[in-house]
Amino acid sequence: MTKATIATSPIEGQKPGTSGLRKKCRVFMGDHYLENFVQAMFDGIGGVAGKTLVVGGDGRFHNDVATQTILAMAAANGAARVIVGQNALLSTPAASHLIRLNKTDGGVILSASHNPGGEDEDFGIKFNMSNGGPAPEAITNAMFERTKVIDAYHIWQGDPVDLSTIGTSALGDMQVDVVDPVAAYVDLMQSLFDFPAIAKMIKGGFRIRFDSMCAITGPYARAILEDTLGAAKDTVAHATPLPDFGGMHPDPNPTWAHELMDEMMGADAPDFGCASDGDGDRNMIVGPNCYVSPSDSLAVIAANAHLAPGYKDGLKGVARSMPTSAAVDRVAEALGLDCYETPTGWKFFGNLMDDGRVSLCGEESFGTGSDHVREKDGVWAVLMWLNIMAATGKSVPELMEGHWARFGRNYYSRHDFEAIESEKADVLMTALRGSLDGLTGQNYGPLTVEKSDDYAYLDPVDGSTSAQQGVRVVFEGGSRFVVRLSGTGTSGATLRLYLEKVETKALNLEPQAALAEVIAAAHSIIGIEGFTGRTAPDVIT
Ligand code: VG1
Ligand code: CO
Repeated sequence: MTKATIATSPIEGQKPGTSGLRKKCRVFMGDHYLENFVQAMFDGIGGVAGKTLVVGGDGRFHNDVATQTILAMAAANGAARVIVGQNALLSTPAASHLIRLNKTDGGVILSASHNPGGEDEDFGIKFNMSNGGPAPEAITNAMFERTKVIDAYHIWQGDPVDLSTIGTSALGDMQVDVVDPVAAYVDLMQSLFDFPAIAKMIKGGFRIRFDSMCAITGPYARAILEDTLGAAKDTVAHATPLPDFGGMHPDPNPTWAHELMDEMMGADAPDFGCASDGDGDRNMIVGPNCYVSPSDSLAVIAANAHLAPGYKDGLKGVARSMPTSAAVDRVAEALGLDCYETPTGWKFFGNLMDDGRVSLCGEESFGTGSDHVREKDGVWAVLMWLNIMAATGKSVPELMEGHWARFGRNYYSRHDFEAIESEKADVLMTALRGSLDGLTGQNYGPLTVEKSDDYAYLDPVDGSTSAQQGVRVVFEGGSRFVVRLSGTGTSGATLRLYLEKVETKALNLEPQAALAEVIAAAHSIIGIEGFTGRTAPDVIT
């Protein structure tokens, strides 16, 4: 084993987006690419000498090889200790928990989340800070700046570390602890939720289907639902993490989790259906014939979280990303809770949680979580729903109907237009921003524009600002749409159009029908067809 310093030249980097750096796997596999970025990451946090890091990923293609590279580089950069999941596996929330539990200096998570995996698909890497949450913009900017000037990286050259056996070993002077990726996480869930009540409900015949989509949550969901709570042995579907996710697109929405949707909409549907994404931080909740939109799920959890032992004293406050519907705001108002609005991406919630302002956060993109970690958490959301159902004895449709009757309903949908030429998407956004001044008072069908802006955020905790976080157009009466470009795609641009309409009377309409006027107004204001040639979205959630 020798420690080497390898001369290299700057990589064609990219500003790490909402959740780290995502690119095609083959880019990461290219000569020195991953090494350069990892060195830039380490440099960007001020070096790793003497530090302890958590390392693991969602098991996608290249996860194992990349983990070995990171270990060898951490050792050569002087890290004291690395805690790594057995077989290099860790879900994103479990990694966040291990960072916090062991009071480490941070961690490296390997995942492209909900993007497909495989040699020809996506790979990703991100750094989480000592609070367990994604690195803030100041740090990711520093990493990006380093990628432009990097000229050398440090690495141990020698045999790979055995990651298949739990235990402690060494790599140079660095201690390597291979840990069970699931155990500590199960303990955490057990401390938050009423496992006996959920187990009793399951024993009484309550049936669950959890679709892990051949991604990371299989081992977690099995350990908790089947081995601990007594659910049937085939409760978790697609439970083995595979390098290519078995060809599935592990994005838990009605389009990609269509097997689960078919089952839940079918004649013999289980009582509860759920799915999670590649790295286990997202969730979708479905009842028999009843899809729960993520914005509604957040609102239902806000209204009922006190039923779970870990939240019995009530919530400190709640937060949602700006494009997420205001359903949770209504709950917050009724319960007298502070409610914060932040830009898209979990990192903005971290400051609010660290400052004790909020304990529940959520995004419309199938992300929900609390201050138990500093990431969204798919399995957590599932257990929260099960706890609420066990405590109330109500089904998913009953909970939804009761919720809307009490708080009103925010009809909501997101339309994604994928793989648009980046240039065309940029021209569209520039034109839209330029048109905002003249919009107020204009009529679109029955809707009149009340106000519009390009959302900017001032972090109330650290005073940092984030501009251009999405154009929003609000109509009189409270309907609105939001437009922004995705920061997590790897080919072309994805335009996201978020649509919302508030309704207190007609509570059981089909969402696309309820939103028809907002959809029409959005298309005529944005001119999506004119700029991109697209008339219909690729994915509707
Ligand atoms: C998307 C979602 C956003 C989420 C992000 C990371 O970002 O819209 O809400 O925080 O993915 O989620 P974008 O920029 O593509 O809209 V995950 O599960 O991919 O870490
Ligand atoms: Co994810």
